Amino acid sequence: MRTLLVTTILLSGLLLGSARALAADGVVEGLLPPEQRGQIEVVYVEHAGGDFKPATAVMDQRNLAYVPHVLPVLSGTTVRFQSHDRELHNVFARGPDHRVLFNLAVLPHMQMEETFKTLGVTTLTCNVHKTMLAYVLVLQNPYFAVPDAGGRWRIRLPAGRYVIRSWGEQLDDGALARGFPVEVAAGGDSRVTFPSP
Ligand SMILES: [Cu+2]
Repeated sequence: MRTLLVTTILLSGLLLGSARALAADGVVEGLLPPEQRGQIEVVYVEHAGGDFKPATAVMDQRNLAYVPHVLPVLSGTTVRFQSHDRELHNVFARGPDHRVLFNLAVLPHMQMEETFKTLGVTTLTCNVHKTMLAYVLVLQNPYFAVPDAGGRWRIRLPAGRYVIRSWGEQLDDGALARGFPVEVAAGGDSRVTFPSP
């Protein structure tokens, strides 16, 4: 009985804790105009304070393609690479400075893991299939979103002032360098509209 009571108190404490965290959160969101859909592949917060738990993610190789094509991750994330194909693949990874990060052979139905720490874009190719291409976008914080097919994106994050940025493989340097300040209030909903290039 005593154990049960302690467990109940602990659980309610956890629930209260998460309720408090949620109450201090706000939302920043947007809707991309049609010409920017597919161009802006990730919307992210440039910098946010806090300690973030290392995360995990999956990069698949399926039907001679990387899935997903663009994988945004928090720095420190361990990505599991796996293949569903019968063919031999490899993962040839070049970091933001074009330095080779790793080159792994991926046998059918094999899995392996790599941890991504260097902020920026790592490009993944396969030396066997030249059309295979993917990007891992390593970010400082976990506040990012991949716009849906209708161009909608939404990021839930703690209240505060942030700079919102966008990334896409087709965006030019000018578009990549643009940052949009936003203030997010607790329980509030802020909107960011990216100007057309
Ligand atoms: Cu391949």
